[in-house]
Amino acid sequence: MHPEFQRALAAIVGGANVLTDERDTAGHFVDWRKQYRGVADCVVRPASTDEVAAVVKLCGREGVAIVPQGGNTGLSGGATPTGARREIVLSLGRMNRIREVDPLDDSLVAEAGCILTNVQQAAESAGRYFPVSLAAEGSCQIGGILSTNAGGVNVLRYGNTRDQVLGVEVVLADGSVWNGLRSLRKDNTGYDLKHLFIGAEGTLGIITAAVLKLRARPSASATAWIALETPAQAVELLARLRGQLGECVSAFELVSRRCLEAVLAHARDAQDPIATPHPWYVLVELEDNGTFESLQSRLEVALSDCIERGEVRDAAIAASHLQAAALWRIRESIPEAQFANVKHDVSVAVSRVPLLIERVEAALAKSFPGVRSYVFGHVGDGNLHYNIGEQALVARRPEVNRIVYDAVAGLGGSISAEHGLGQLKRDEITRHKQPLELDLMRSLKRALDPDGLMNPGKVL
Ligand code: FAD
Ligand code: 2HG
Ligand code: ZN
Repeated sequence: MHPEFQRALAAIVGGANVLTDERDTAGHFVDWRKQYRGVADCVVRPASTDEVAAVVKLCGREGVAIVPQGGNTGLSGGATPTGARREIVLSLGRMNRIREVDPLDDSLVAEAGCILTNVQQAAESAGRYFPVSLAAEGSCQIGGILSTNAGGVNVLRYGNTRDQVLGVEVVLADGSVWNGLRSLRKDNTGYDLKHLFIGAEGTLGIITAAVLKLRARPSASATAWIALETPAQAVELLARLRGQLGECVSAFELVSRRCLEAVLAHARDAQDPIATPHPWYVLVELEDNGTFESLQSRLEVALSDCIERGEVRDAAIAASHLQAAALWRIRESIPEAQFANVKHDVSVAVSRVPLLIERVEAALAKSFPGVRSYVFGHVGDGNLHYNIGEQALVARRPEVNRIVYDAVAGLGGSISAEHGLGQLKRDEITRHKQPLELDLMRSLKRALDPDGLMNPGKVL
């Protein structure tokens, strides 16, 4: 790195917050799954919006690109430098203040570097609820979940991260600051600009803070691990439970037997919740007001009806919060238990999930006989993580992708449901968007980032 550039960065954020030593930078130059590595001049750790703006202006003058990074738990290589040009990694972790919690507005203002669990806890301390929840919540940050429009396990009831945001503060590519930190529930004054930056993966600007929507905290939850014969039964069960229990069905996660076995092999304390093996499982959670006992008994009644009708093979209902946590641990351990393979994060209409699995399995059996697939995900949102094979298959990723993406396209689905495009799907996206959509996306990028300095090589 040019010493003058380093000195200028240090003058903005302090010398200790310009990391150049390999021991300090290494973790920032590789993604969580160690599939992408890149180098950058340094890692810069600003502590305020003004510092972010000053760094962006300096980088603009020097023609150095900026890779924003939150908790670095993204699964598409979006927060990893590409090494294709001069870049810095802008790590937002020091911007970790919760600026305000307002129980009357039901809102919370968090800086981009706040870790998701800290925001959940701040909401809880105010007697409220922030519903975004995912296995990486102890590390991922508000800027990261907004920039990827993360999903997670509660989308079924509460929507994606996008649906939890009332306002944002963004540093634009020219270093100007857009203060959109409004907590209005209604605002139809033209284009809703915050949505441009949510899900943009850092390619249009740097999110420095957000006004988040809080919810009423349900007083009880009930959790069950349900054994099924087929994915079609899962989809039918969801419709039946929603019909019977309504909106209190907050999570509905599909897990294949192979995923469960991977977790049992990986996590020593994990136990099979049901004594005999079954091909498919669903982890369901209800949240509502009232007592744990009453919610649990509503779930029990609904499930025993299903068992009697032969729609469900078996079910284990958690008798305590401890047991519920053990069931969730199984689900949340799946990403680590099947770490290196060909990953897919796809969505189709919920009713088409069984057909997607059927078509992909048939095509895999033809082209890759004997290959193992690890299928799990947020089936209540039509979102599957269709992870295939072992590390050795990664070299044949394009062929495996073709099988999954053709099946998804044939069913009118999306090749990126919740993890974003990053580097992983940047090229692929041109096959899946209409030319007009791509033109609009490129025009937007050019308008907001004419010099291409914001996270280049990602998304487009
Ligand atoms: P990073 O990985 O640091 O960055 C992600 C993207 O956002 C990058 O493009 C980066 O440049 C950009 N970015 C980061 N901060 C900013 C900012 N302040 N301004 C502008 N751009 C920024 N995802 C789901 O959707 N659902 C899940 O259920 C889920 N489960 C996961 C489980 C595990 C075990 C792991 C490891 C990941 C999981 N993920 C899941 C993926 C990941 O946690 C999410 O994508 C998360 O939103 C990333 O947050 P982060 O702070 O780590 O962002
Ligand atoms: C999850 O739902 C995450 O657990 C990770 O989105 C998915 O590991 C994966 O493929
Ligand atoms: Zn997921």
